[in-house]
Amino acid sequence: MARTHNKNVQAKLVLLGDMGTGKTSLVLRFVKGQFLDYQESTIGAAFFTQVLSLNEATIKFDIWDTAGQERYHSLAPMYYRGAAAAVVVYDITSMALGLGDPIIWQLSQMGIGRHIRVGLKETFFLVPKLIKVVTGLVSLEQIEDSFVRAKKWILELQRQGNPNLIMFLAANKADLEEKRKVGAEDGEQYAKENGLFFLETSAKTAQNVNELFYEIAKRLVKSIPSRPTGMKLHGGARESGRRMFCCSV
Ligand SMILES: Nc1nc2c(ncn2[C@@H]2O[C@H](COP(=O)(O)OP(=O)(O)OP(=O)(O)O)[C@@H](O)[C@H]2O)c(=O)[nH]1
Ligand SMILES: [Mg+2]
Repeated sequence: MARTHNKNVQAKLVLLGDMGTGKTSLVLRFVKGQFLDYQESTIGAAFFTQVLSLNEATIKFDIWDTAGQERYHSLAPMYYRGAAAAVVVYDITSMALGLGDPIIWQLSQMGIGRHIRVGLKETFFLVPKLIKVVTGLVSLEQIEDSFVRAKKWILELQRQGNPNLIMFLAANKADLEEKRKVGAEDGEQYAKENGLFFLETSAKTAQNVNELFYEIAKRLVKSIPSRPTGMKLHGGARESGRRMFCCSV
């Protein structure tokens, strides 16, 4: 929840989304101004803080960067419970490829095969007609892209989260235009239909990263209420928080 004392606002912010979508990278870009080409997958969750000054208030973000791996899914409520804002992240280069997707089902019926991403940063080939995954180890229900996962997170937040939660949908890796699989208009339309704020971001180039957190801060302050008109980042690396590894499986 957001708390305010003399125009100081403290707000819990949570990032959710499939593994590898760039949640940690977005936070590190915001908090430390850095980007790592080989960012390690988060275990459990990581905690960061950052302060943003608007003209009329100072916002201290307590940021919970959750782990996207499916085995940590059950921990998520611990992190989104009591949050004032949530950012659900997907990767514009990962595509909807589950057989549950009617388009993919049709393609498979037409005998058109394609590569699929299964979640462990691995790619498998969908064998059409035989309708199986070559490894044989992965159930078809598990095959989904990060945009589909993002929609599931949003549903979960809508069902179990705070009705006043400020929700953003971040379409990350916007620098990889040549590998784009999810159109900006798809994300935008979904966000519009579900009352979410939407931004295409790149943790790599910093496109829209500060803007994302600034927009969240603006809306938090508005909901308190007051009207910010400018932004100044404090702290950078000094403000970065500790990493917390809460759980091992
Ligand atoms: N090109 C590009 N690569 C990115 C971007 N954001 C993240 N990456 C890369 O994508 C990979 C995964 O990024 P992470 O930040 O670890 O993703 P995550 O969502 O935190 O993943 P989990 O912790 O496993 O849930 C890393 O190798 C990053 O360097 C981006 O905007 N553009
Ligand atoms: Mg991470």
